[in-house]
Amino acid sequence: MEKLIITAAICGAEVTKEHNPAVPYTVEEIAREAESAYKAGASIIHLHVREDDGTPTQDKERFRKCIEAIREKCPDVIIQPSTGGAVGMTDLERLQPTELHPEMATLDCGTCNFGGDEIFVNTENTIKNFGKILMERGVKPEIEVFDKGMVDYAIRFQKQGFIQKPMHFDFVLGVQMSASARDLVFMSESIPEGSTWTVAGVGRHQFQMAALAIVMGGHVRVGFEDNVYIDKGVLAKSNGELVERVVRMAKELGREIATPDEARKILSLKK
Ligand code: KMH
Ligand code: ZN
Repeated sequence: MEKLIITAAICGAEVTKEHNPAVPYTVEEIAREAESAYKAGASIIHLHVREDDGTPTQDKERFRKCIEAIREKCPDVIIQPSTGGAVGMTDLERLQPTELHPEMATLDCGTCNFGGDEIFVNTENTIKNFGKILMERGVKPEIEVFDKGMVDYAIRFQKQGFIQKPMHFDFVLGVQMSASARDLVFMSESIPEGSTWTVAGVGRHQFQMAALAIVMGGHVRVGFEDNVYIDKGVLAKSNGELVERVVRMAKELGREIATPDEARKILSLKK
């Protein structure tokens, strides 16, 4: 089995210090959390950024500052900015970090319910436009799918030339689609041959989905964006603590951890 890529989603756009005081807002806090995850074994940092007061932003200059601060502490880590941003942001706002030509960025492949009255909107035209811009800017998409229909969209848009193969998927389970072994098997068997996948189990599903991915040959995403607890009712001290748990699980199950350069090869990244 190929080595395990661990992605750390260190910040997100919705989670706050009220959920866990270690959630990072400032540039320094974001760099600190990235470093803790990287040192523990993460090879990809999925990055959202905030204003100092915690307000989510897709501002290009804020991304530039955070990426520079992360680079100082984690010289070879793969940085994957979000183009999802926060619910309600415009497409133009969301696309800003791709102007920095990162190695990867997310490409959300459908509209979904995001709790309460929140709807995370990704129309067909949005997805195609984002796909085209990522391609033009040489950015490999991590295709975020919240249910099976979004996998089908991604396949359709790949055939229409908006996404290139090999495709890399992130199955976000526990937001709209439920997180069970059956769901994960269904998703992993629905993507084209030669694709890679990671799973982000949201909330209490985080480590269960991680365990399944480790044995199924997929990859794992953990981090405060998806879950702030290390155990039931016990807040994680850092993103690093969540990554450490996955590293331990992988070791027990006989799966080695990929370095950033090994992750680049597995994902066919150009840089
Ligand atoms: N914050 C969500 C609205 C992504 O990073 O691409 C979108 C999100 C997905 O987190
Ligand atoms: Zn995200």
